Amino acid sequence: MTDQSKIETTMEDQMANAIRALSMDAVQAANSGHPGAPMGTADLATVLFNRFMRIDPTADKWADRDRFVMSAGHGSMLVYAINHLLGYDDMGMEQLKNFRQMGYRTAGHPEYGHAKGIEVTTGPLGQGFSAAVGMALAERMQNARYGDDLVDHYTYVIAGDGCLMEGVSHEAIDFAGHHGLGRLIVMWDDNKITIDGSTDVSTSMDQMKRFEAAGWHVQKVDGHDKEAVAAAIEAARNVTDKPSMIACRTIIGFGAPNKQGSHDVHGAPLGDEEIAAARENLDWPHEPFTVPQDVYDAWHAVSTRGREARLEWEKRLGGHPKQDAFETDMADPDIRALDAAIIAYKARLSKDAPKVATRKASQMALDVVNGTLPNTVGGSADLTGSNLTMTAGMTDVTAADFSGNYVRYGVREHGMAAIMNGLALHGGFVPYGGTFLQFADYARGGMRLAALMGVRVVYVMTHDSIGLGEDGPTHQPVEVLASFRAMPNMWVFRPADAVETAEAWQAALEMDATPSILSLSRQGLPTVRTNHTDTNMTAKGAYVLRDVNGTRDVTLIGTGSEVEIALNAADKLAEDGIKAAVVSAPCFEAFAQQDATYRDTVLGTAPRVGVEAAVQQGWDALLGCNSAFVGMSSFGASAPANELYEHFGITADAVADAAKKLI
Ligand SMILES: Cc1ncc(C[n+]2csc(CCOP(=O)(O)OP(=O)(O)O)c2C)c(N)n1
Ligand SMILES: [Mg+2]
Repeated sequence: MTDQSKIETTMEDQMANAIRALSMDAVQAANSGHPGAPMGTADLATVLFNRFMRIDPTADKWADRDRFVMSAGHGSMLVYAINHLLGYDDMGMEQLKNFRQMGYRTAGHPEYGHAKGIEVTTGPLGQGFSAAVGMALAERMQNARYGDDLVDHYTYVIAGDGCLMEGVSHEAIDFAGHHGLGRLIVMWDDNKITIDGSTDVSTSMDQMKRFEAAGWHVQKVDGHDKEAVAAAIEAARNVTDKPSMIACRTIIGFGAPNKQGSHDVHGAPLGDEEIAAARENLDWPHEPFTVPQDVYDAWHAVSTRGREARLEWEKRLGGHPKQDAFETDMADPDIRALDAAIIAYKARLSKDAPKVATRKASQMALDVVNGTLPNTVGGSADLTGSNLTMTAGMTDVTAADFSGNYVRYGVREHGMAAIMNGLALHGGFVPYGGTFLQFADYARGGMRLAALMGVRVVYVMTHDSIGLGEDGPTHQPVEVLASFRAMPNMWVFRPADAVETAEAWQAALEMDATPSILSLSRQGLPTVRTNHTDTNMTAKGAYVLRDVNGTRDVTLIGTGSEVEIALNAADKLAEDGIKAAVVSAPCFEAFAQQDATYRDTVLGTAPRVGVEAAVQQGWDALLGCNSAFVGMSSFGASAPANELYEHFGITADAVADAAKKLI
């Protein structure tokens, strides 16, 4: 130890030690956090930033910047320390001193939008890695559209043992290898430690072989040998047709003489004594939260280099023949153009009144959307013909040709959700992707992060109830709608017909900070909105679809495929002289945002019956006290759809009977 401390450190060593010191000090001050990962990966990150990264802290959203993703999000102090050292104006030392405290940007795990230079929220292991695959895909897709002059950047990732153990990494690795994402470089923090101790207790995976089998370029280095790390990154950059993984053998908590290499440094403060010993060991004699000016200067040089690169790039953009198109892609979609196109399309629908499944209606709406917005990117997790996510003129994105706009995500729902996050976060694209609604559960980890980050992604979730029929209960969602309605900032649209489906697309695309689920039927549904209005009624969340003359006796509220049932029930009640209004409620979240007067007018004061082929949970806000619910309280079954509706008692008769009992 003493010998080591006598070795003269280079400036690059000191740059890395600044990360280590700030990390251990911040974790100590917070009395919680994870010093091990930032201390262990400080050398990797320093070499990466000092010699390769092109970012400009004064223009954090510069379109052609390199992306850096700390997928091992518990190592957040690595990101905060680096961003502080680089001179981001929102990452002053007080942020580091108040790591993990209320009101500061330095959250326990890096959160997108909290501070500049955080490209994606990480913490749920594997998500950052997988989102980075989406970013690297977006880079290649934009490059195919705009060329090297405008789009020429790398996506760098630091991923831990945990990220690589998570199942989603399999999906992302396979996808990235297949698509030959040559601008993706992953550094694996191969420290052989996770929370439970040595990785020997839980894995014997040969990660090099795993990545290689998926078509990656792989290398192995000593993660504390800066020249070796630099050479590996250089080699990885030169491999243009494959993503690269560099297995970096590191020591967790590097520098803490008595604790490094052990799981004790993973997620607990080192303690004052060990921190003092680490200062000695690293030859870092400075006070806590103090960085010498020459070390700052060295880090600021990275920023200056990035700024110069950005200014050069801006010169290339100015007057570039594709400047306007590029800037349009990077900006928000032109919603006014979309509004006009959807309104015209809705008018046609109300007149033609087609009877189509809402999944088909979604494809028809997408024809309009994709014809209007230049930068939508479609896709499906191997259910293109069922989700109906592809429209005329779309072409596949492939390793040989990234100019297409349709992604074959393969049977990888979770990977698809995370990759779509990366596509959206990169900028320049509005991604949507499909699967069966039931398999949203497989994608949930990525979807939850989309909601938390506030990114515009649309999930085209078809086969949304027992109405899918014979495939049976494994495929029939019952609790899925309720579970996603419970998720903050995730909007669930369940349109009743082709008109509402068009409106749902319009509403979903107009929200720039909220992901949406479109819950769509497999079975054909009649057009219930035969009176055209320009107003997006679906965006109101719920509205009176059929009113009564005079006073309501009862209000029937349905969503999606069950709106037809509510209308039929109202007809039956009318035969008995009972006046039933019918409310269509395609989006609970949107309705909750309407003012009280509107909500009261829609819901009325009469008793209410809700009908949805799903569980009741989440309906309380619409139903109130004097109410009934007709829906599911068990898993479904395998049979033709109409028999299932009879069997589970989701019928017009059942709704009418429930109404009669209330009045
Ligand atoms: C999806 C998910 N599962 C579990 C956790 C809890 N967790 C945080 S770090 C960690 C161990 C990670 O090990 P590794 O990636 O090797 O990080 P290191 O200990 O080397 O810093 C676990 C299980 C998490 N953050 N995300
Ligand atoms: Mg580890």
